[in-house]
Amino acid sequence: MDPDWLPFHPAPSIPGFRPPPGAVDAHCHVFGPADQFPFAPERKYTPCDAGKFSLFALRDHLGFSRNVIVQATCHGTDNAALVDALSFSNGLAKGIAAVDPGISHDELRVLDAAGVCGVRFNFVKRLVDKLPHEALQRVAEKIAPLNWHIVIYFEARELDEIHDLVTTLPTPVVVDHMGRPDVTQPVDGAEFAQFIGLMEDHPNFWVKVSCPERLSAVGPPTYEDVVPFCRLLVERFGDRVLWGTDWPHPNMKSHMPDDGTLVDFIPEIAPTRVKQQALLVDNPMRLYWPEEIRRDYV
Ligand code: 0GY
Repeated sequence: MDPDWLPFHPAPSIPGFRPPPGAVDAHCHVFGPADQFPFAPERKYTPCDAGKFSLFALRDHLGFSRNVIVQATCHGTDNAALVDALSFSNGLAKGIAAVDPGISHDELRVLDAAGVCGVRFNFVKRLVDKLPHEALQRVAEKIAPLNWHIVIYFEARELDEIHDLVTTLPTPVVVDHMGRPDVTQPVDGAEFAQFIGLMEDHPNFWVKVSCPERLSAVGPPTYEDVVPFCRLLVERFGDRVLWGTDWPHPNMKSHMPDDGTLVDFIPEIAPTRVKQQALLVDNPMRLYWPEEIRRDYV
């Protein structure tokens, strides 16, 4: 583990807010354990181990029911730790993989059967050697027939550069952490207006109203400077918002959040039971478990 690595919170508080039954943590990761699932040689950081058993224990502790596990860059395109976690979840976790553009249809089908339903592309420069412009197009064509979607991670100032690429994709597109706005800028300022415009113009775009701990200048426990950004998205795009813990919080340097405190952030950004039900249950079920929704109606 890197010398300045902050391990996940050893004893998160029990949140005061109780999520609705069936709530989904739609953004979290597993790291290793490294002796079983070695980290990728090209990784930009070496984290602590944070395996499936800790993740599922946290899920239960926080009052959640399901997880969407997102392949982290430290595992490169080797999705073994992710697939292993999915296979231990009894169908209560889905996965977002990272893949090479040359991946075969057979390999994609194996991932699909394991519970993977999307691919993530990382445009955050500190996390990758090469920005994935070309890979994105090649992979998007391959995964569209599987009804998968694409997850993109970028910083607000990069949106101009990738706008044309990401708005022509044939699948749903999920944006991590609100496109990382600079929350010291006004919520009605030019930068966030560009992101709102993206969501408005492209009904296939979804957004994770996650990671106040990464975006906040004020910090815990309230992360109050992030609240207006999340609230605006929940208000305007209530049926296309998702929420996740981001456990085990890779690359946090300022502090390690208490996951219970993060759950208590939810009613600040989604103040009614109707909004909470959409954010935590109905939206993620529609995107990640559509087969269960269909089953309810047959
Ligand atoms: C996040 C954020 C980060 C890292 C990764 O895959 C990753 O390595 O996503 C980050 O460093 O901002 O979503 O976990």
